Amino acid sequence: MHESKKDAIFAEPLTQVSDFVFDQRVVEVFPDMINRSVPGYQSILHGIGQLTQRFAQPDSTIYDLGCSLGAATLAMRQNLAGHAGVKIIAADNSAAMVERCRLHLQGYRSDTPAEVVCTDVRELAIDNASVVTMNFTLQFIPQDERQQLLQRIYSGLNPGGVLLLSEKFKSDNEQLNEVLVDLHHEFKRANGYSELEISQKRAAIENVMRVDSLTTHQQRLQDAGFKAVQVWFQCYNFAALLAVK
Ligand code: GEK
Repeated sequence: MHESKKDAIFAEPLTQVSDFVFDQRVVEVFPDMINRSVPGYQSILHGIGQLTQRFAQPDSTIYDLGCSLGAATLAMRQNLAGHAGVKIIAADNSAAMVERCRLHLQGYRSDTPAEVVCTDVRELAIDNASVVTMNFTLQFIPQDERQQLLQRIYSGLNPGGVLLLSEKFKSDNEQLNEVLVDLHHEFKRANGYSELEISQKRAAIENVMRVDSLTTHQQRLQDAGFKAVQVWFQCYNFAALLAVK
């Protein structure tokens, strides 16, 4: 996935910065974009693989909601050897992402069937699930619909099944939030993004990606019924949670 073109979408000054969309232009540079923008992205994928190996149940379905190009699907699929009867359903509502994801998955051999569906995750039936991954997707769902989606995921999980939820978050403490945001921007600068790119991307994403605090995420998961919730990864304002039914 590292072989993708360099992300320069916000490199030139724009007279007007439009809302960010997951279109063909983003698909072309997506692996580069996410690796240079999300601290710990590769470590999180690795952890998703490890957790899937532990929590996948025989004859169950594994979901990757908001799959983009299928990085989490691949991480999970590579850790399913010996798990009989498991299939993966990956979903994304960007047709451009889905098309490229299907091609990408074809490039890797596996005995675990993986189906990629173009749909809004809010419309997808979730059933007989042992692992549901949302790797940086919930943040794009309207905030007042997040509880309902988590509720549906919980209902579709088998007892002992897990939700692997990764999100950008904000700190409850305003001053410390600024520190985390700043450290993240330093991370982006160190990865070659200019001030202009950072600020234009920020303007493009602010209407489409709304972040909650970790306290809010944990409360929602508890309210949905999850009996145990644990942050298993954090770097600056990016975290990954494990929620067990
Ligand atoms: C990875 N998980 O590489 N329904 C379906 N898909 C959606 C929706 C929705 N309502 N809203 C947004 N998306 C991936 C990375 S990226 C994260 C996930 C990021 C999709 C959107 O089209 C995009 O592909 C993905 O969620 C978010 O492990 O770009 O920050």
